[in-house]
Amino acid sequence: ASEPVRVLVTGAAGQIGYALVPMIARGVLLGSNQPVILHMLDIPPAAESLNGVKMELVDAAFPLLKGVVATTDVVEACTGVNIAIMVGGFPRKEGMERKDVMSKNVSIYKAQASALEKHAAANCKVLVVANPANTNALILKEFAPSIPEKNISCLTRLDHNRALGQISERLNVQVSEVKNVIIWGNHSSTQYPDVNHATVKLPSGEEKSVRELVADDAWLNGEFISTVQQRGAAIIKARKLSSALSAASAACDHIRDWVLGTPEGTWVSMGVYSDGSYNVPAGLMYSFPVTCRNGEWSIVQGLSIDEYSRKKLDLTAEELTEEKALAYSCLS
Ligand code: NAX
Repeated sequence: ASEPVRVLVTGAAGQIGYALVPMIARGVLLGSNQPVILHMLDIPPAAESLNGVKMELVDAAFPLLKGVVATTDVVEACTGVNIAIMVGGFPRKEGMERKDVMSKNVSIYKAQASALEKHAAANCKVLVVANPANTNALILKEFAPSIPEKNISCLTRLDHNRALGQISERLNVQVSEVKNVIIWGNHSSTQYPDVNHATVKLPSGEEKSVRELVADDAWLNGEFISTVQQRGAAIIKARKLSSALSAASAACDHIRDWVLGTPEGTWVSMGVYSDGSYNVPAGLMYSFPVTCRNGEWSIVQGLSIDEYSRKKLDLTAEELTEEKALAYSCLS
């Protein structure tokens, strides 16, 4: 049997953590033959609750789970981890200024970046889920200069999966037959869910474009986009709690595809460090279409971007540039 992989989940006593850790322990993250050791970090006020999650993990008797570290010590949490899923952060509370929230998260991600850099396993892969996800990931990258930038990403796979789900419902086809939607940009309401290259595999085996099958550009350019952009708020309204099971599932999809590879002919969306592809400013953490092979992502190149899309790509880049400036202003 292979050596266990150590997986860190920060904010593990929270809602997403509670949905995510059993998925990891069941093999959803890395496959049903890969043993795992879970490292769970939270802050002292959540220590007791975190210990309760640990008790439940023991009680679930997961065959693949070879150990659990539950701690409020960042160094202990980060030591030896191969994969780090950063879910912990400071939420925006009513009446709080954006800058104050940013400032709290900048200091959290700065500290956790240093701990990962010093104590994680070589070649550790990092996924930031906590909001503002793109900018938290950027801060983490800046303060962990020895971690290759290729190893740091943020989650937009939930938005990607939401887009697949909307198309599947609209066309009344299985979600597994829809592919190659793209989420561009920020994990925020300025994100651009793009279906211009998306296809559906019909029962005949033939692949057809989503635009052709939907045959309603007004819906695709209007309601579809806003539904995906606003889906997080719709879940909060319905559940009185934010998305958790879908976020946890998307985090598993993100890591699994990154480590094990994307299927031939299929891409997914990942927030990664921009190299200037598609004229997105270099140096932003921006969601792109990517394929993964041998544990490395690469941005899908050469897709045509029409004028309507161009504006949307630029708008979300502008927001990320502003967020970056705000984050840097919190450092001084
Ligand atoms: P919860 O508030 O339920 O859980 C967050 C947990 O993080 C808490 O247990 C808290 O004690 C812990 N925490 C706070 N500061 C910490 C620190 N410095 N170190 C370690 N742990 C710390 O939130 P939950 O619903 O689980 O959401 C977690 C984060 O995911 C939020 O920032 C949320 O905005 C973000 N989301 C991101 C999504 C994405 O697609 N990128 C979608 C879902 C979600 O909204």
